[in-house]
Formats: sequence, structure tokens, C-alpha cells
Amino acid sequence: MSQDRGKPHTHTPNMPAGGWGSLGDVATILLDQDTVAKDSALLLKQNKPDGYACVSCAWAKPAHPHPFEFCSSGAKATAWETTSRSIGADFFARHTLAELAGWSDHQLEDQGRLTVPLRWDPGTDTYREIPWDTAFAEIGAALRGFARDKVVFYSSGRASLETSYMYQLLARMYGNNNLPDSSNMCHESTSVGLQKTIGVGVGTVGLDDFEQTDCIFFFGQNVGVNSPRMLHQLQAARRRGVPVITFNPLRERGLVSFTNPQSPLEMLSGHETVISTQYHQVRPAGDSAAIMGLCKAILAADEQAPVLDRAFIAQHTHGFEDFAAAVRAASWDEIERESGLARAALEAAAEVWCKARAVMAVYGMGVTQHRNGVQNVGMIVNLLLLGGHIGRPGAGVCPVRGHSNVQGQRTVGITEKPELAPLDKLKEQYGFEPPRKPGMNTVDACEAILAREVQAFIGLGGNFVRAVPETALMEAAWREIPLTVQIATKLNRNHVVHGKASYLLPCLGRTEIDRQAGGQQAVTVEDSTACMHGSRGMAEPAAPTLLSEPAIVAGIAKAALDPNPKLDWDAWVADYGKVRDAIEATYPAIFRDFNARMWTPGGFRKPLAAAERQWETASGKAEFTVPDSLRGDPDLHREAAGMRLFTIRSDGQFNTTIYSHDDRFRGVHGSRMVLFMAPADMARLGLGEGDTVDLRGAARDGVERRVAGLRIVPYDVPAGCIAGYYPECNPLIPLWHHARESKVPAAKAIDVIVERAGSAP
Ligand SMILES: Nc1nc2c(c(=O)[nH]1)N[C@H]1C(S)=C(S)[C@@H](COP(=O)(O)OP(=O)(O)OC[C@H]3O[C@@H](n4cnc5c(=O)[nH]c(N)nc54)[C@H](O)[C@@H]3O)O[C@H]1N2
Ligand SMILES: Nc1nc2c(c(=O)[nH]1)N[C@H]1C(S)=C(S)[C@@H](COP(=O)(O)OP(=O)(O)OC[C@H]3O[C@@H](n4cnc5c(=O)[nH]c(N)nc54)[C@H](O)[C@@H]3O)O[C@H]1N2
Ligand SMILES: [Mo]
Repeated sequence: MSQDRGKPHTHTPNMPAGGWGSLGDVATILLDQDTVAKDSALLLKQNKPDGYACVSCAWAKPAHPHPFEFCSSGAKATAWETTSRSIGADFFARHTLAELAGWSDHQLEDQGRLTVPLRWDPGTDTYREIPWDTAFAEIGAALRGFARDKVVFYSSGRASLETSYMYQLLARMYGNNNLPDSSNMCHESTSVGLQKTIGVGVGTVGLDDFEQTDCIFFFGQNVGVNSPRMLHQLQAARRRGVPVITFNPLRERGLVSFTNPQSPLEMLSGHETVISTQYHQVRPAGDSAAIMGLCKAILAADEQAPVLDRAFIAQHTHGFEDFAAAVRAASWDEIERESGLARAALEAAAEVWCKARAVMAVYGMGVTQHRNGVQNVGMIVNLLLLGGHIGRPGAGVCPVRGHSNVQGQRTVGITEKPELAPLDKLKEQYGFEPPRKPGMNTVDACEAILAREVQAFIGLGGNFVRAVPETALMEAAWREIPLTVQIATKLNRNHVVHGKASYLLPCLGRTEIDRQAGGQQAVTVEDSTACMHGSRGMAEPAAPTLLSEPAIVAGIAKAALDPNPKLDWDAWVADYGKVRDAIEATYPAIFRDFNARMWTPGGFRKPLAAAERQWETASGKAEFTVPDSLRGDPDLHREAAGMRLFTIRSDGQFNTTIYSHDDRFRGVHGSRMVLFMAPADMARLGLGEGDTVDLRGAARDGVERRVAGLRIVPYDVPAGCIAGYYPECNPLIPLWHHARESKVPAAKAIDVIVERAGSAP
């Protein structure tokens, strides 16, 4: 696969996040994708109460939005979806899949929107157009012939609440709980860790908490790129003098400072807001140790003058004494070694905590994508519980979700864990016997695919084979799946790497007008702060042949399932309001008056017991948890030259969607085949800037893992650690290298050997 445009050029990025760079960037992509000509007013409706919810990240949408409530990342995502470019049957007639397999991720998606339903033709190795009815009939007939528990229903986190609810019903009526989703690679460590410790699987913080907090701890989340609209809240907090203490191995521009592109004054004056008041370059996988150090310093301070919230601990928590004993037993030597941070630095951070009345902890993939991802989440909760910082205005835990409706999908039943779905309620509502056997999550599904056990894979969005670990083995096994069906907006690698029978079904995007028998339809999504929002598409669809996601799910369901007198799929497709009524009937406490409340400015919030200091845990209290080990990664297989690789995103991508080969914030242009390395390591290994190396997986499990042709970029990362891009580095991640309790692939600490280019055996 050619994944880039040759040698990268680098420069020192000197502008803050936001600022002129981000405006220029937006203009470039709007023009490049011919979006301006098509619908220039569209962006003004982004994240507005009467508009559409951004298709990029899941950050909260305020009740009183800025005139331009979008960021450069969101504008790019919109431009990418509303592009004037499109591909139909003629494109696929001209290109065999063997040829397309050689194209880069960027090239594939850059062709534009998919427009017609397609079936792979083995004789010519091309996708051929077929009528929608034929596609549904053939897929349905095939599904009826498979073992019910051998079919996988994957979803990426973009589909609406309505589509997601219909999709989980399809899977359960078909006969399994095989509903892996992108959060299995993302915040599943949060769902497991927060559920266990505070009794809700999601964050407790709302937008108004940012106005009341007086201290923010920020772990492993790259706000300037991945949730830039949050910079508004951070900037406002910083103006009030709120300290932001950041833990991140890499010095991220967007975490250092910010210029608000929506403030003409700031843009003209070049005024920057410093975001992080302390920046701690923790070693990848060192967060549990770092937080242990914070807690140790806090307990020590408490012996001098009380800083713990003893009343809260006594009334609301369980397990404090055990945790305190573990903190006292932990040695500073071990804490310093595993976190890579000096005791004095951790004590300085703890001092800020001790002075704060309301502490908030924000975190992302740097915390969850580790062997100890769930333990890391537990340690963040420990840090907050010590001071009673949950269920107090301005305080709480804030996991920053990824896909724009990934949290919502979970809320309406997309889960492989039967105990998390209201199965009895579904049984009563639809008169069928829901399967009770646990389904497959993402890693389970990969294992079953490698074992050649999966008979069909349905993908509701996403780019599964490119997003998961173990690329080489997965791609080979993928080609042996009897049936693969992908519902998608744009062409990607997982459409080119396909099963023995393969269908590609093009759908409307969320920005587009959705016309059904009952008139124009709107959908709903849940944001990172558990608020539900209505979203109405405003752009003309990319092609008249597209179907909406609800219509495609219904089409498959009607063909694969026997009719059910209690469920009229066509009526649901004609009027999504009826799906919302059904969601309300299944989840009355969350979705009361759903159709009436969906347009509430700022959204309506899901009830969160923990935010009210009610703890739906085993003990009925918030749980302190004792970490098993401060060793960040118990299964590293070290060799002499082994280094710890962590995979990161650039501002030129949304996950596997590569908008460009540039990384504006890190100053790299023209290539993603790069490795960010500390100058000390470059000297030790005799490498210069621009030298080419290969990475080889260090695990000794009989599998050869390699990514060749990576150029060295000197960067401010801790010695012994290197950063490379996701998904280019995914071939290096062993499938078994995942978070212990949540099975999130441990993409932020991968043991690798750096080799001179071309030294492959
Ligand atoms: N523009 C854009 N927006 C996006 C996405 C995108 O690809 N592009 N993806 C969306 C999705 S699905 C998600 S999940 C989110 C992801 O958003 P983030 O959670 O920000 O994910 P990453 O960029 O993968 O990594 C975050 C940071 O973790 C740091 N890090 C790595 N290892 C460690 C560690 O061990 N400890 C600590 N403390 N930090 C570490 C990295 O240096 C990086 O800055 O963004 C969403 N938004
Ligand atoms: N090494 C490493 N691996 C990782 C990560 C990492 O940090 N490092 N991050 C992980 C994370 S957090 C995540 S969430 C996963 C992401 O995994 P996925 O969610 O599976 O992947 P995406 O790249 O978001 O999917 C992009 C595709 O979705 C389709 N699409 C876009 N919009 C729509 C739509 O509206 N409807 C439909 N039906 N399809 C649409 C397009 O065809 C596009 O090509 O990757 C994970 N993999
Ligand atoms: Mo994600």
C-alpha cells in the first residue's frame, strides 16, 4: 500500500492551537472538496439547536452556541461528507479490487461519496451495481442460512440513536448479542472502570461544571485536535485563573496554548491563552504510577493539615483504608521509575489539588488504551474521591468520547453484554425471546474471525479491519469470511479487503436531508456529557439513490427475519418519531417525552445517579480500588533495543479517514510514515532526522509484525518511547495485547524493536 507522498518535510510548529492556522486549514478543505460551492451556509447550522449535530467528535453542544459553533476538525468532517465528488458503477468498473488494494487510505476516501449499492463480482474482481431490493433479498437469504451465533453486527459510533436501536433489535431478533462497536477500542475501559467504581459507565461532568471548577487534571487527551470545541470551556476556565495540570508523554501544541479563531480581537492581536499550567511528560502506561504519586503526596500533605474530604469518604465511599495502605506502601522509587516523573513534579501537581475546592479530571485514549486501562480509570476515580470531587458543582470525571454518538449507541442497547441490555423489556415489547448468551466484543470478534468461525460480518459504518490490531493476520482471515456487508458513506480499506461474498451499501450522512414517506426526518445523538440532541440534515443528498441508515437496517431486517406483528419496520422508516416512541417505551426513565424534548437547546440530560451522589455499585458506595501493579504494562517482552511505541492521531485525520498527509500541530507535512523520537534516543541509536527505519514487533509469539519505511522526526517525547500514527502502525499490535478487563486494544504502549530500513530477514 502506498500510504504517503514520499519524504516528509518538517518545521517547528510555532502557532498555537486554533488561530490562523486552523482557519486556513478549513478554507483549504472546503475548497478542495468543492463544499463551498455546494452549500456554504451549512456550517452555520452545525451544532445549533435547530441544526445538525457535528459528525466529528462527541463534545457537548451548548444551549447558547457561538455564532460559529464548529472547529477546524468539525468543519473538515462536514466538508469531507458534503463533498461534491462521488463515485458510481463506472468508477468500480474501471478499477479491480486488487488494484484498489494498492491505494492509500486517503486516496480511497478522497474519491468521494459512494452512490449506488454494489456487489463484488469474483469473475472480474470488481464491485457491480445491483438494485437495492436484490441486495436486501440476497443478504437476507444468506443470513437465514448461517448459524445464529456466528454472525457479527459491528457498529462505528456515528449512527444515530434511532438507527442504533433498530440495529440492536435486528441482531437480537436474529439471535445473538454479537454487537461489538468502536467503543470496544476506545472508552470501554471507561464503561467498565466507572461502572465498577461509581456505578455509572459515563462521565459525571456537564458543561456548567467548567464554569465552576477551580482545578482541571488532564490525562492523555489531545483536545486541540480531537475535541477542539472544548477549548472554549478551557479557555474560559483559564481566564478565571483555573490551573490545568496535564499528563501526556508528548508535548501537544493544542494542550500548550490556544488562540480563539472566533474572536477577531485575539486573531488580530495574536493573543494566546496558555492552556496547561503544568505539563508532565509521563511515560506511556505510566499514569497509574503517576496518580499513585499524586495520592501519596496528598496523603502526606493531609498529615500536616487536613486536605482530604473525610466526611465524604466516610459517608459515600468504600475501601479507603485498603487504598490508603497501598498508597503508603508504594515506594517513590517505583513511582518515579514507572511514571518517568520526578517526585518533586508530582508533589507540585498534588499541591494544586490540595488547594482546590472543585477538581475535574478529563481524560482520553492515553488512559484507556492500555493493558491497565481499567485500572487507570480506577486511579483517576481514587484521586477524585479523596477530595469528594464527584457530585459537587465544578468537580467530576470527564472521559472525552470519540465518535459523535458512540456514547448514545450504548444507551440504546448496542452492547455485547446481555446484562446491560433491557432484555426482559424487549421481550415484552416485541414478543420474542432475546438471546441471553454473551456476545462478541471487538477483540472476541477478531479472534473468531482468525479462527475462521465467523460466517458473516455486517458493518454499520467504520473501517473495522483497518482500525483493529494485528492487521496482517486480520486481512488474510477477512477474505475467508463467507459474507461481508458494509454500510458506508465513503470507500475504505475494509471495502477493498472483503469476504467471499461482499456487498457495499451506500447511505445518507447526518448532514443530509432525509426524506421519507412521512416527510423530512430528524435523528438524535448523545454527547460526551450525556445530553441528547436532535439533528436535522440540511444538505442535498450526494445522490438520489442513497438510502438512510434506518432504511438499510430495516431492509436487511425484513429480509433476514420472519415478520413480527409487533414491529412494523416500514412504519418506523416512514417516521423516525415512531422509533423514538419505541425507545422511550424501552427506556422510560431516560427518554421521557423524547419527541418533545429532543430539540431542547443544549440537549436533555440522561439521569446520572453518581452525579447526585447515589452509587449504583455492589457496595452501594463509591469504590476506592487498589491497583494490581504500578508496572504500566505487565506483558512487555523486552529486548536490548526495545522501545515503547504509542500510536497517535493528527489533525489531518478522523480515525482511519485520512484528510491529508499533514500534521499541522506537529509540523510534519507530506507523509504519515514517520516516527517521533527523542533526540537522546536518536543519538543513542545513531539516527539522524529523516533517516528511515523499520519497526518490528518485540513480542515473541511466533507472529512476525513489521512496519517498514518510517522516517525519524526529532520530538519532545520521553527517552525510550516513540510515537507513530494510527492506523499505519496497527500491524505492530498483537491482538492479545489489550486491556485486561475491557479488552480495549493497548494501542498506547506497544513493544517494538527499531531496525535500520531494509534489514528485514
Ligand atoms: N480531528 C479528530 N477528532 C477526533 C478523532 C480523530 O481521529 N480526529 N477521533 C475521535 C475518536 S473516535 C476518539 S476516541 C477521540 C480520541 O481523542 P484522544 O483521546 O485525544 O486520542 P489520541 O489522539 O489517540 O491520544 C490522546 C493523547 O494521549 C497521549 N498519550 C499516549 N499515551 C499516553 C499515556 O500512556 N498516558 C497519557 N497520559 N497520555 C498518553 C498522546 O500523546 C495523545 O496526545 O477523538 C475523536 N475526535
Ligand atoms: N493503533 C490504534 N488503533 C486504534 C485507535 C488508536 O488510537 N490507535 N483508536 C481506536 C478508536 S478510539 C476507534 S473509535 C476506532 C475507530 O474505528 P471505526 O469507527 O471502525 O473507524 P472510522 O475510521 O471511524 O470509520 C470510517 C468510515 O466510516 C464510514 N462512515 C463515515 N460516516 C458514516 C456514516 O454516517 N454512516 C455510515 N454507515 N458510515 C459512515 C466511512 O465509510 C469511513 O470510511 O479505531 C481504533 N483503533
Ligand atoms: Mo474512539
